[in-house]
Amino acid sequence: FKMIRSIRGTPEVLDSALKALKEWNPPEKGFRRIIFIGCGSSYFSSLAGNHVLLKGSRVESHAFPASEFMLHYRELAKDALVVASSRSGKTGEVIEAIKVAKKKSATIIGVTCNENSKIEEISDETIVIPSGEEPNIPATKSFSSITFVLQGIAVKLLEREDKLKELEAIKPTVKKILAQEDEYRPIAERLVSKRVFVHLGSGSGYVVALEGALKFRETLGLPNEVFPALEFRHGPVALLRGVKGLQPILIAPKGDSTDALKRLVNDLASRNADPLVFTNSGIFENCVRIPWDGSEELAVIPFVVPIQIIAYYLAVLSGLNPDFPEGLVKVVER
Ligand code: F1P
Repeated sequence: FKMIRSIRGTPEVLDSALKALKEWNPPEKGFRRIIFIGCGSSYFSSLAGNHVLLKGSRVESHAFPASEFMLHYRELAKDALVVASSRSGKTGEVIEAIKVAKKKSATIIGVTCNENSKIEEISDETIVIPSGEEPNIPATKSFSSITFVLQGIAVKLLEREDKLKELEAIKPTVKKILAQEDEYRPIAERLVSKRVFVHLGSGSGYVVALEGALKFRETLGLPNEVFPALEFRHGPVALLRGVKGLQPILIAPKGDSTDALKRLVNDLASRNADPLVFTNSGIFENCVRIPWDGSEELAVIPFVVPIQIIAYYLAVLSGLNPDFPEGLVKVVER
């Protein structure tokens, strides 16, 4: 299947992304704020870039779905740097949002996987990382490459040389994960009878939860839920009573949220919910170990790749073709 071949191609696109990032220098002009925009997976990449900037707390920044930015928050584009991402480079809402931002005198950096696309034509500068991923299969290596570039832009804006080194450690980590690809199949076998998933995460773990939930929806065509982890206790916990066989999936990269997430796991266990925890922290038991030693801010790619592999296995085990999810169009142009 193309989806698994695409996931296996992640190390290669990370190389191109690193090369492109090394060649990119932040504009010299100062900006009032930084705004990341995109649709679908590219919006989640935008959240990943914004998370790195927010944790650095040196500059005001936001991430919006391109549509929400265009419809409600366009005034924020005044004297801003807008980083617009799109795998295809031609999603209608992203293109419209760029035009709107330009009218407010924003500087636009486009990020795309497609050469000579519309986004390149209308942005002030464009970072192109050709991924070779066909646009009507679920975004996997393209998600990782765009996320990598946006995190890199954030790190460069923060002038964090140490974090650039850490970004370079992502590729060997992904290679390690791909070398043990088969180990994720039994996890998918354990999950395949579950029909409702609740994806939970905090910080970069929340970005992975959002993207993981989208992959599960695209490949399985089933509804699922996704919450910032601790929000689950503020109402959604009632799902445990109403939905039989509900499976919580918790994305828990080691960092500021670890202790709080451990308490959440204990809480869920006391309610007979058995969360499947993905973590690189030693304090969780019975979990899926992610071989990432870097920071929480840059954990998105090492944590998302195993989830992509599991989404693929889940589709195959359910007798579905992951390459042609029903209803998934190549590009939403209008
Ligand atoms: C945005 C997007 C994809 C999604 C699907 C529909 O596309 O929402 O993230 O996987 O293909 O379009 P793009 O602007 O990143 O090309």
